[in-house]
Parts: sequence; structure tokens; C-alpha cells
Amino acid sequence: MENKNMGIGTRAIHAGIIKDKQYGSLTMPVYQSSTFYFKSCEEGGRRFSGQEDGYIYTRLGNPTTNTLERKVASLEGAEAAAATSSGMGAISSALWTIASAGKHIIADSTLYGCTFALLSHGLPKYGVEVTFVNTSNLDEIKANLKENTVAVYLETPANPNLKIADISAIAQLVHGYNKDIKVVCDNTFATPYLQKPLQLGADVVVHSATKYLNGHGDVIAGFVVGKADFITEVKMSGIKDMTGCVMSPHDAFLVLRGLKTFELRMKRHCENGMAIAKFLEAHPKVEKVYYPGLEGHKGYEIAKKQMTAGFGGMVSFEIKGGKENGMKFVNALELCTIAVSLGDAETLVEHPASMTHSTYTAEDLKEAGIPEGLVRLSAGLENAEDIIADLSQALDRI
Ligand code: LCS
Repeated sequence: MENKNMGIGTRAIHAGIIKDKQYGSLTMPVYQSSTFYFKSCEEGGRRFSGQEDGYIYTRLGNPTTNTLERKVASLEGAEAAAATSSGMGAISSALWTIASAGKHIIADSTLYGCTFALLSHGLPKYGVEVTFVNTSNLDEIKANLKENTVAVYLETPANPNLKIADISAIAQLVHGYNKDIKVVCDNTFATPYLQKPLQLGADVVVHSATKYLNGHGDVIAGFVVGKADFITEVKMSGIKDMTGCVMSPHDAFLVLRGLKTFELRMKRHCENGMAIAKFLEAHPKVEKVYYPGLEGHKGYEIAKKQMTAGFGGMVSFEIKGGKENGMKFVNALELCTIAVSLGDAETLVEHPASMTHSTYTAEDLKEAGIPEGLVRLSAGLENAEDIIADLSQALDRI
């Protein structure tokens, strides 16, 4: 079933599904098989040479995984998608397909930590040059575009400070300079429920499907999404030969199941995110709230333009009194869970200065733009009043 005019809730359930003719199974079965038999050497030959469609080996394709890829491509309004075993698998497979020694990438300086590590250490080790800029400032991108630039990489909203970049303005600028440069956008925080970067002019979308797309905290998974030719290249080079980071059929099944409630979950995440952000904004013990749906947020106008159905479930905020009070607050939470990751049914909270960035000195934190009292919260699916009651009692105990 493929009808681009249907709503995202309908497509999250039906898109990509080919009805099971053998047994009439409602859900896509898990084809938990590493390999697929051929009737003859001749048939095997035709499959390997591409003369005949059909499965060969699960690293090259699998019916359960391919169903999920068609569904995610439909959600992003894209020609094709490649499923990977993690978000980092998606990002590294995409960037290794695009870049090679001697090429140049422009990346935003606010990125998920492991993406930052890939761009600052991993790729340069093999001769790829990377320049970090603030992609919210178009002049910084313009000043760094060069003849060998092959990609501009960004997250919006960005992890962890929810900085917003203007996807369509960036795509126009970059493609005006050279139409072959790929604008790559990590859409993990917004998801296609809120934002479709390809329709805004980006060339490639990457996802950590570990988060909202699966939504149940029981899978590590990722996607690369874009034009069919590029996705074929990612599958045949970036995934098949370079990273090998193929998604398992069982994980594909879990993400297919998670996506059935995608629209319902995203609506609730957004409602809870907004209610929490408003509560925190009015609280005297909170210095600052970073939520793109608040009018005071630097990127509010752009977020309103490009995030069409809400502002997401991620809220970062700064507790007055620095690291000590940040830790006191997080340790006092009873309903909210102290954990990294995001986009799950449970509200998850992390304090970068004492947890993910605990090796940073006070100076390092300042340079990375992470205040010592910063707390990152992923609004879950609980009732907003219960989450807020927990935040309130923990703030009272500081
Ligand atoms: N992109 C973003 C924006 C992320 O937040 C993450 C993981 C990744 C990519 C990588 O995806 P993975 O390989 O884990 O599926 N973010 C995490 C976080 O903020 N806490 O724990 C993981």
C-alpha cells in the first residue's frame, strides 16, 4: 500500500506492507534467516548479477527489514531508506559513502557526542577534513564552503541544547554553491511526524531509530533516507562492505510494531514536552529552559516554520546553583528515570556535567556550551501532571 496523500498515522501502520499471501498473517513475519536458497546455480547467478529480483543473504536484504525500509521512506516522503543496526551505523555508513580521503565536510559543532567523535577523530584519521561551524549562522557555512566540500552535516533540534538550524535556507545556500554537496540532516529529535528535511531541501536524512521511531526502549537501530540511487550506494558500499551494520530482522519487526502507534505517541510526547517546558519556565529555581516551542527560544520562529505539528518531547533546562544543584535535583526524582537515550514511554533524565560529560573540566563544559546545571529530559508518555509533580517535588528538595 502506498498512498502519499494518506495521513502519517495511516502510513505508519500500512505503508510498505505487502500482504502475506501464504498464510494471511496480519503482521509482517520475522524472516529470521541469514541466507536464502536458490533452486539452481543458474537462479543464484541471476540474483547475484541483478538480472532477477529475490533474496540472497540478509546482509544484502531481508523481507522483514525491507518492509520497514519502505515504511520509513514513506514517512519521510523519500524514494528509499536503508535500515542499520544503530543510529551511529546509519551516520557512519552515509558519511563513508559520501566522503573519501581529500574531501571536506562542514559540520555543526553541536552534535550527539559519538557523531562529534566520528567527525572530529574517525573521519580525519582517514584523510577527510572536517570544519565545525554554527549552522544556525549561514555566514559561517558560506565562509567555509570549498571546492572539495562534499557534505554539510547538522542536527535540528540539536542534542543536547535543542539549537535550531534553518534547513531550507541552508540547502538553498549550499546547493547554490554546488548542487552536488549533500546536506545531511539528523532527524532523530524531530522525527518525520514534526519535520521532513528532504521536503525542505536536504539530500539525506539519518536517524537513530533507537529513539522515537521504535519508541519502546528495546532496540538499537538506525536509518539512512534519501534518493533511491544514493540509498543503493549506501547499501552496496557503506553498509555491505564498509560498516556491515545491517539491522537484524527481529529488530526490524520490533520497529515495525513500534511504528503502529507512532502518531499517537508523538502527539503525547509533544503535549508533555510543552507542558513540562512551561512549568519549568515559570519555576524560580530554574535559570533557563531550552525548548523550541517557547517564544523566548532563539530558534522559535524557524522551528515554527519547519516543525509543522509541534515541537517534540525533548526539554533541556538549567537548574540554578550549577553542578551541585543539578545533581541534587536529578537524584531526588522518583518517577522520572536517570538514564541516557530518549524517545521512550518512560520519562528519562540525564545531567551531562556529572554523567555523559563527567570527564570534562569546568572550562571544557563552557567551551562545549553545556552549563553545569543543565539537565536534559525526554518527556515520556506518562500523564503530564504526574511528571510535573515529580519535577516539582525534586525542585523543592534542592
Ligand atoms: N543521533 C542522535 C541525535 C542521537 O541522539 C543519537 C544517540 C545517535 C544519533 C546515535 O544513535 P544510536 O547509535 O545510539 O542508535 N543518542 C543518545 C543519547 O542522547 N543518549 O544516549 C544515546
